[in-house]
Amino acid sequence: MGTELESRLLSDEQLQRYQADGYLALESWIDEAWMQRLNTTLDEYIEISRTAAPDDRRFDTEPSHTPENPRLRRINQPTDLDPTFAEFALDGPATDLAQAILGPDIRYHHSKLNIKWHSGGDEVKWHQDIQFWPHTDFSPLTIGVYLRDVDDEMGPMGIVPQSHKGQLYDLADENGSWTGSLSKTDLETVDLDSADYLKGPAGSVTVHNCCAVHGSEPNLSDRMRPLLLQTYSRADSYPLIGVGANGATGRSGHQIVRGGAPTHIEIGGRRMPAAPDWSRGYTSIFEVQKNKE
Ligand SMILES: O=C(O)CCC(=O)C(=O)O
Repeated sequence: MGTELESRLLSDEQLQRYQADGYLALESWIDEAWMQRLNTTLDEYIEISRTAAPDDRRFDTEPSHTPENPRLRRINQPTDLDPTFAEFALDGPATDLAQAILGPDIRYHHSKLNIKWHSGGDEVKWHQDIQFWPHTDFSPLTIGVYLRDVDDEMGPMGIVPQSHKGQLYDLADENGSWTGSLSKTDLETVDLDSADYLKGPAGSVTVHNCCAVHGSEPNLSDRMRPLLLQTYSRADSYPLIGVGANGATGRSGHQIVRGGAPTHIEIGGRRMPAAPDWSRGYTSIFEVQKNKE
């Protein structure tokens, strides 16, 4: 995509706000045609989940989930599951938006659809994302799309402005065991009163940087709160494979979705050429050096 379209997607003021606050809210940003496709696909997977085996890794269900009364918490890696979700994340509006913020060359990381079922769908405790899947920089961001109208009662995503510039917390309890959320002591250092709860009509979009402190309350309403989330980084930001969820991001993970792979990388302040991507098959140094002088 050229710079002309990128600059039409977001204003300078929006881009500056993202950099300053670590997040953006874009009301009713996804068009009706996409919303219909995404919601039809969501409905199909809710139907499939009714009779899915408890160990079916496509779905994360609440303990009380039954065929008659489905209670889905999350659809895992929707981009790998279905062509509609794949198009949306890998070459659709979410890709366009990621590119508008991160620049021409971007890498896709993973996706999930947090459904937060009605009448008590789980809270998400305050956390930062980057500790779950560390990268070589802090460019990763997550783009969320509310598939239904969302109000305060439904557990909208809350983000603490400017927290992306602050401390990176341990996400561990007082004994050092991983909890995936800030400890009580750490929470005292965060200005939770300033949290901005992002809501709006279906099609509203959230964008948050991987270092922003965020979380959401349980859904106490009688309506579900599906939030389709997809994560991207700059192409020259590399996931640290083997740390956290980086090795488990699904088969679409880690591909460059816009622009090209970098020819050079910088590590520890030193620049060096990056070899081509041989992940689809490497032979040997003999083969690679053959006839190359
Ligand atoms: O669904 C939400 O409200 C927040 C999701 C989130 O932060 C996550 O899944 O990492």
